[in-house]
Amino acid sequence: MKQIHDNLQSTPPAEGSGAPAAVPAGPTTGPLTPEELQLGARNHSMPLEALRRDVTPPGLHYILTHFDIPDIDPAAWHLRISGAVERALELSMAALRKDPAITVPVTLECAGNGRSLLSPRPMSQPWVLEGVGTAHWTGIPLAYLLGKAGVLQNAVEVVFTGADAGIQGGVPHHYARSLPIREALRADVVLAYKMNGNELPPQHGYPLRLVVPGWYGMASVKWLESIEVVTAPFAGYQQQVAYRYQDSADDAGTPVSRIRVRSLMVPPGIPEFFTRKRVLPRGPVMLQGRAWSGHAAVTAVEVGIDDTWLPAHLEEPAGGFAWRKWRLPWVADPGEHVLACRATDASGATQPLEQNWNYQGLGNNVVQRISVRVE
Ligand SMILES: Nc1nc2c(c(=O)[nH]1)N[C@H]1C(S)=C(S)[C@@H](COP(=O)(O)O)O[C@H]1N2
Ligand SMILES: [Mo]
Repeated sequence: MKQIHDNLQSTPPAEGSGAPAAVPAGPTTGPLTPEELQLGARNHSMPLEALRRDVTPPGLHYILTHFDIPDIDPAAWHLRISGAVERALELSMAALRKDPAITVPVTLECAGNGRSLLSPRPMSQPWVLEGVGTAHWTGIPLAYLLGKAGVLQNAVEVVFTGADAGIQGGVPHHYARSLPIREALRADVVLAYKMNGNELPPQHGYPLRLVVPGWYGMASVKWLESIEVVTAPFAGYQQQVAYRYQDSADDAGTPVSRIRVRSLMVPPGIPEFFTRKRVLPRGPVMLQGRAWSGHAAVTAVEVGIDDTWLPAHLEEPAGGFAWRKWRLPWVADPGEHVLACRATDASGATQPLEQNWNYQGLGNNVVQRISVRVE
């Protein structure tokens, strides 16, 4: 325990912060820490069997909340739109519900998905593979509200700030992220107040959240309170420090944006409780899963059976940034097997067979492997 504690204190707090705060040290090969377990229990993943469904019910959809879920009184809540606009706006939920609404099917994935499989392991939310889900988000197109406010010529980004606050890297802040102006004006970026046709649940951003199709989840700010059009790039913690592909702590790195191509498989058969190993009877079995990419349409999924790769059949997706179902019939023969799946998108990007390690453990789209025992 002592060593873990020392680790957590050993990195100096980020520049400009006050008293020393617990900043995780660099990546580790040690056992999972109580702090990671605490994050992992709060921020649950989507059980892989939910890959059978086109739409993920809230409760099975993954959750990632850095700080606490705020308790917002919808009657007192307002959305402020300000900054480089012709008219600043302050809108109640009742007013927003009168605006034209759209519904967009979107696969969200946390940029840290796969982190706990990395070696050494960056200390943060310890996702295995299931930090993903697909929902139908209903709300006002962001471009419509920005049009109402009138974006000025010199605007470069739009900053979205949530009601939730905490300390990360020693820096106290509200969760906030920005989007380049051209992304903010896309027709499918939505300010959502409904998830799968029902009221937005507290953990998913009630009463209003941003959803940015195709981008890793960090862009989709929950519990949205303010939208500010800015004339210089946003330098907030979640933009400038977190969510960067870095080789080391000193590397400035590059910002994380769109979701890298990925596929996952519904583990076939039944699990052994503690080892989580899959067991299935010999004979025909339909292997199935989902594939998605935030860069370009998924064009192929190959299924690896003991490292022999076969093309899977692909179904049509519900939308441009919603996952595609794939399936491949297999005749399971007795013995131990390793199953895998690998997707490719129209940009030519394909999933790596070896982990793509980086300092924060982001954008890790390594192929999933499942060990099965056929009896
Ligand atoms: N206000 C706020 N928005 C947030 C976050 C947060 O902690 N606070 N987490 C982000 C991250 S990292 C992800 S992956 C998604 C997760 O969305 P979900 O919990 O609805 O699945 O929300 C994003 N929006
Ligand atoms: Mo995330």
